[in-house]
Amino acid sequence: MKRTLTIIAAAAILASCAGGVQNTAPADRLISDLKASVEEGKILFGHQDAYMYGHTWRASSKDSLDRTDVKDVCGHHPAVLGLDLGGIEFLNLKNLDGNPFSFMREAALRHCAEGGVVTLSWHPRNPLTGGDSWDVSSDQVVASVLDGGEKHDEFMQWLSNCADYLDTFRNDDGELIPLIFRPWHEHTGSWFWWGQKLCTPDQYRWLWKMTYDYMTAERELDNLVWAFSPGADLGDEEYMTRYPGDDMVDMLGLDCYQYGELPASNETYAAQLRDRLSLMAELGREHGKLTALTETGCEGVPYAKWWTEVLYPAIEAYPIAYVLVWRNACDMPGHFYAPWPGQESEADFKEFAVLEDIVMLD
Ligand code: BMA
Repeated sequence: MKRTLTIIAAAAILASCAGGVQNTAPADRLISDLKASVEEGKILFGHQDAYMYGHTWRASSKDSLDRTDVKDVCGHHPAVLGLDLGGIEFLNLKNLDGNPFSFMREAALRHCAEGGVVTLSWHPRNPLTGGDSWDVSSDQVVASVLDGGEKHDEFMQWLSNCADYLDTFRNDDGELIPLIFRPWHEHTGSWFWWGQKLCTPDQYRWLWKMTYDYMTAERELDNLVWAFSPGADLGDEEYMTRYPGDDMVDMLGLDCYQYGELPASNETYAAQLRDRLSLMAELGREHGKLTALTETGCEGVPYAKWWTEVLYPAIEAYPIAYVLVWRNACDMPGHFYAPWPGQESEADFKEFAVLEDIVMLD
C-alpha cells in the first residue's frame, strides 16, 4: 500500500473545472484532464450528495454548502460530487431525496470552482404508469417514450426540462461547467423501468440516442461527459450488449455494491470488482474511453478496515478516473456509505484519504 504525508492534487489536476482553456468544449477539457489524472495513476474519491446532507445534518441554506461528512472525518471534501436529477422532469423545486435543485447547482458550481468534478445521475419517474423509477410493472415504458410512442411528446418535455436545468450550470463568466452525465444507469439489472427485462437492446440504445441527440445537437450542451454504467452482476459479454456506441459514450462505468454476510462478502465483492474493472480496463483501451467506478459501497460500512483492506486493494491496480460511494441519508440512520465522525471506519478512512493515489479536494 502506498502512503504519503499529504499529497492533495485535485486542484492542480482538475483545472478544466475551474475554467481556463478557451475554444475547447468543457466536456473535452474534463475528459482530457481525467485521462491525464489516470495516466498519473490517480483515483479521485467521490461521494453522492456530499454537501447536501450527512448522517445527522442537512444543509439549510445556499450559503451553508461547505460541509461534508467526508471533510468532517478527514479534513478534505471529496474530489467528486455526485448529485441526482430525479424530479427535474416535473420542474420540482426539490429532487427525489429532498435536495433543493437550487442548492445542487450552487454546490456544483462551488465544487467545480475549487477544482472538483461533478457527476449527475437521474432517477426520473415512470412516464407511462406515473410510478417512480423502480416501478417495473410494465415492460412498455421505454417503447412508449420512443418516437411514435404514446408518451413520446410528454417525455421530450421531460428531457427539455432537464436540459433547461443543465443549461443553468454556468460559472461567473457564463460558461457551462463540465458535468459527467450518467443517465439510464444499471440497465443490466431489471429494477428500473429502463432495465434489461423491460426493453430490448435496440430500445435501450434508441432511448440513449434520443437523449444524447436532444442534449447535444438540439440543446447544444457541450459540457456533458457521457457515462455508461451497467450494474456489476453480469457476464463478460453482457457489459457491452446494450452499449450505445463510441460516438455517444465518453466513460465506461460500473455500479457495484457489497452485499451479504461479513467477512465473507469482503472477498466476493473484491473479486467481483477486480473481474469487472479488468474487463473495463481492456474495453477502455480498445474503445479509447475513460473508466470509473461510478457507484459503490457497503451500506453502513460495518467493517472497520473496509477502506484500506477491502476497497483500496480491489481498485488500486485499475485505471479508473474515480470511485464514488453512495449517499449518507440523514433520515435513514442505517443508509450511509461514507464514514462520519464516530463511525467505526473513521480511522481507516483517514488512512485511505492520504494514500498517494487517492485524490480528495484540496
Ligand atoms: C437509492 C437509495 C434511495 C434514493 C435513490 C436515489 O439507492 O439511496 O433512498 O432515493 O438511491 O438517490
